[in-house]
Amino acid sequence: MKIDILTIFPEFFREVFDFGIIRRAKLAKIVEINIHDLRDFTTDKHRMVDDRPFGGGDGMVLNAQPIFDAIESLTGTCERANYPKGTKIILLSPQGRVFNQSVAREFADEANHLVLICGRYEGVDERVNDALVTDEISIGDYVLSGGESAAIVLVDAITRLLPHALGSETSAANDSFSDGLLDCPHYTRPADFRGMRVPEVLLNGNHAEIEKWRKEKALEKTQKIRKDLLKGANRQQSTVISQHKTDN
Ligand code: 9D3
Repeated sequence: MKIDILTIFPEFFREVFDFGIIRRAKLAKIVEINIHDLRDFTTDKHRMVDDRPFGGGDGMVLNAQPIFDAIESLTGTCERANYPKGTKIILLSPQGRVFNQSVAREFADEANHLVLICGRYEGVDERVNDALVTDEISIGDYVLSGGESAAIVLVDAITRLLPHALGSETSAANDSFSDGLLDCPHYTRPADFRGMRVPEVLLNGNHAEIEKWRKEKALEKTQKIRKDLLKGANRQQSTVISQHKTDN
């Protein structure tokens, strides 16, 4: 998977991909991540990346020109119909489809080249959307200062789904959300920390009982704070939940 990030703040990404699973995936050549300064694709002498909105209003709008030139340089074309197979041009914007684990899996499975365009200011010239973008994505209903932090979220969630990105100690299949439930609580030594005891069931070595306890706790937690996950809209595997009786 090749991931190119277009931004006016390349420094923002300086070290963020140099840790943990992403770092290991880079070293193993499972993913290649390149950061591009939109200013490097400007053609005017002042290297302008934005301008005032037609029709008036506050804020600035990212110019189409540097983004078109960057996409042409990265994919060979600036016509959506002509991108090589497996190419997705993703605009991070508050107007996008909301990112979740299913969308992450879709990108990890279907793409081998992602270009992430980080929006800023009041927005991006709509002709970028019209001619270039294959997917417009938001990471949730809150206001960010720009698409940069959203791009980091996508890179993390997608990279760890790529084949062989996770070591044997971790498994994507065991992750929270892969079975549609939140994770159960975890404990490690000491068994008594400042008088707070680890649940007895985890200490007795009965693995069937431990498994049952973990399922119950996961379901309890999900029921309490994320009832929406039990309602099926975000469900990726119906099997686990349908074994439980729930009251919603
Ligand atoms: C005045 C209306 N605002 C849109 C809801 C303006 C606006 C707010 C924030 C325009 C751009 C931004 C910057 N945010 C992003 O570029 C962004 C974002 C976000 O704010 N929330 C969740 N996901 C994303 S992805 C990109």
